[in-house]
Amino acid sequence: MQQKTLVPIVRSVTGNFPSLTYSVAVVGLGYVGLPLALLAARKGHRVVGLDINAEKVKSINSGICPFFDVELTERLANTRLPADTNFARARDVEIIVLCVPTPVRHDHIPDLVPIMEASKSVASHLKKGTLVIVESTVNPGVCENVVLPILERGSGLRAGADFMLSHCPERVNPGDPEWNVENISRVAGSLTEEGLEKTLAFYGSIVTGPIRPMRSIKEAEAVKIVENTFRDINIAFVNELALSFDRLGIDVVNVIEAAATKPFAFMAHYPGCGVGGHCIPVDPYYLIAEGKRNGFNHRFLSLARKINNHMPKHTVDLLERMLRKEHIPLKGARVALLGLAYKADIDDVRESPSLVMLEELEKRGAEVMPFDPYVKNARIPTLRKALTGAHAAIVATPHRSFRALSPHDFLECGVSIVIDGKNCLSKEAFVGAGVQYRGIGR
Ligand code: SAJ
Repeated sequence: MQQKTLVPIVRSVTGNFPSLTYSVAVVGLGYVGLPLALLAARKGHRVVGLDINAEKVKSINSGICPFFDVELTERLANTRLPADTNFARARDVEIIVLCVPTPVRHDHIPDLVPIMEASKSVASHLKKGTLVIVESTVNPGVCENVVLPILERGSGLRAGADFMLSHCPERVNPGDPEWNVENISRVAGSLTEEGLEKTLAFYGSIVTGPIRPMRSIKEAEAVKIVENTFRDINIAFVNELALSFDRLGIDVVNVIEAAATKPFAFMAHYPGCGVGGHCIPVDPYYLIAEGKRNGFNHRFLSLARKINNHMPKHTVDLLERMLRKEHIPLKGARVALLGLAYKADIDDVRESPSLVMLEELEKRGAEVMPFDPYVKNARIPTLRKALTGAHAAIVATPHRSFRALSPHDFLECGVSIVIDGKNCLSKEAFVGAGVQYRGIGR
């Protein structure tokens, strides 16, 4: 069904709306919902946070951030944000924002259960005039074909006529010191002109970056998927270069950095032991699945996913080859796995390549000592304990503390084989100190 064009897309708004105050319920208090709820509260809106997780709600009501985030911890300490598991509180608000995860299952099929459950949890409390905004990343069509029918069935109301439905995809970048929920520009699409205006007004009152109105909800859904799929295919490109240049004895990182000296038409991405997180390795599967549903085969996106999904195994293969050169079989070898989080200086292990390497190493009979300073339940409590007595180490996450490690830190624990899964160590220093060093593509 061709959505009629709502507004010309030239109109972007900055944070210059008159000081509006809305009553807002944010559903889902994780990496996306909690920063949004705190920002809206800080900007004067009357906000309640809703989540199914009673532990998380209790932690937030005690002013404690339920996951590692320095900035959020500080914000939560000085912002009043009531949180609740009682979704009936959605009845008292004008705006409901759904910020729940949209993961994929093990077979890479999108898992829409969380967004469906969240829609159901608010539907029965929906009243006339409410604006529902979906922030969760979804493929084009989910808001209108999945969320909308659930809201209508549960409320007995009609979307567009009785309540408004919009999509403003989240653009949170965990651990980023520069870009945050307040200054990152946004896009928004809605079922109706009225819904779009109210969505622009709400985000215009809390976000300082421009907000680009889209012609439809579908277009807004497509924007986020395209952003993250763009990143995944570019990472796959450099990962494939790494595999190829390894055979040519070319340092791919050096080549990429040199290519980036071109001041236009090049955007550097870097190879590594894999692509983790709740966005980049996940979002392409939403587009692949939607394409399939509409008879289109996203061969390129699927190939990029295959290349990136191969990198953890490639990294273990590298280690096995380095050990074999020292006549040490991987079976029975002790391997320090440094880093479980999917990216630097956070505690999030979702889709982390480290977990794939851990499984692969143990499948091949290695004894693995995983350590991560940010991940509380990592099997080994300290770096020294993970390295002492190990035959080799894999640096799988570029945590600041790992990037500062010197060859001596490994050699003094008896580790002389180091696989740098994120090319975050100084290759020259390690090779110069006599460490058997291998990076990814260098
Ligand atoms: N990665 C590479 N090579 C790269 C960049 C990343 O292998 O050149 C790997 C990382 O090691 C990590 C995974 O990809 O395992 C994802 O890294 P990421 O930096 O993309 O971090 P995310 O997952 O937090 O992505 C977020 C996304 N933001 C949103 O979805 C709103 C993404 O769109 C941003 O581009 C990204 O942050 C960012 O730019 O940092």
